[in-house]
Amino acid sequence: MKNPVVGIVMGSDSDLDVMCDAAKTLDEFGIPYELRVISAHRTPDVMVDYATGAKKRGLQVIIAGAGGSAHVAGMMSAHTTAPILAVPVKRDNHGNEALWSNIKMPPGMPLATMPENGAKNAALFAVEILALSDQKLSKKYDEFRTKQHDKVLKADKKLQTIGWQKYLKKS
Ligand code: RP5
Repeated sequence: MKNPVVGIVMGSDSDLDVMCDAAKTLDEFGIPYELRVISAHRTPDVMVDYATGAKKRGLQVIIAGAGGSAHVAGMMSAHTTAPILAVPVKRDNHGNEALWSNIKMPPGMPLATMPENGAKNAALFAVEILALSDQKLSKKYDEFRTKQHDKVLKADKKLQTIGWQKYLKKS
């Protein structure tokens, strides 16, 4: 994509099925991004270069996902002052180690950690950051939130009208 403003980074291509939710969401908002596989452990040199050059290349936010010992988000935040949104990747055979790795940053090193596999929320958080200086995007985001709000109202109205038994059968 031309002139990306968001970098989506994942520790392994095996994280792509989770991290593609961030790409899908940014697509919906028309935000240019780049998607990279960069490992804190297997390609630490690339990770450092990527993080140190991120702002100069126009990236305003970085979304970084990894599982297991999940160091890529925290270590990139050590090499850039661009905001980093961490996505702990969790598999069925994992504990919560990626989440703990991301939230246990030391004071002075902020890292915005999303829920496990929360790549969609990471993208929405990126939208919120970018919308602070982009009125058109801000309007689009408000519309998205209104749509969500109305969907809940509609669901509640239906539940009140037909009762839970029919609701379960129909939905
Ligand atoms: C982490 O280890 C990656 O982010 C991935 O979630 C996990 C497994 O990586 P692979 O062995 O599938 O490359 O570093």
